[in-house]
Amino acid sequence: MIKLYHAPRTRSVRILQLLEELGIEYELETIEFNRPTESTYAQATPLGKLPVIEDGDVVMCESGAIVQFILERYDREHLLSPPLESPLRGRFLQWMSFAESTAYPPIGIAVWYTLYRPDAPGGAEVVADQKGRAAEALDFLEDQLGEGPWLLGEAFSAADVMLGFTLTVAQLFGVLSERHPRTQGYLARLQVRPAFQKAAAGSL
Ligand SMILES: N[C@@H](CCC(=O)N[C@@H](CS)C(=O)NCC(=O)O)C(=O)O
Repeated sequence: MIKLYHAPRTRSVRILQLLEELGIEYELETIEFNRPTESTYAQATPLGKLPVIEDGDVVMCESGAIVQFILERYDREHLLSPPLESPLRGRFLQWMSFAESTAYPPIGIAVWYTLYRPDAPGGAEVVADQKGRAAEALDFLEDQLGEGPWLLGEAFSAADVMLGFTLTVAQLFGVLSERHPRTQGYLARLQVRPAFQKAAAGSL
């Protein structure tokens, strides 16, 4: 059985939502998040980061890789990802990466300076600059979101799960705004899903 190391308000919410969406049995170890002000890789998990899963001999971190691993091992019917030969496969992979590799980094830098280095010289300028870059990534998403309801159209997928955490943080830090009305509507749809609500448990 998969064991998930989870802390509220972290990327482990993605994994918890995915497990809930797929109806997979899992063991949950909820831990306190250690503020990474002095050192990173210092979380109380086997790899020092969040999220981490254990599944038999497999121990891994990196939320996007964990999502893909769970899909490959447990979603053989492709309920939450288009099959390899599907014309939607490329778009699916694009949004999976966009969530963590393009949209999140500038948000993460703004969060870092805001929460952990509030007195850093030039910090306010960095936060403003990175929020601007993040908002431009969301402009791209806003343009690309079709009529929806989801990234791939009618089919909800794990790419939506990946983006849910990113957009929730973007909303909390004022990056997602009226400038992105379609994206706001998309996030609202995501946030009322029972699996999201259970994963976030009122904490995001
Ligand atoms: N790219 C990684 C980022 C992992 C990450 O930085 N997680 C945060 C929590 S959301 C963490 O563990 N922070 C504490 C640290 O950096 O030591 C992923 O997608 O899992």
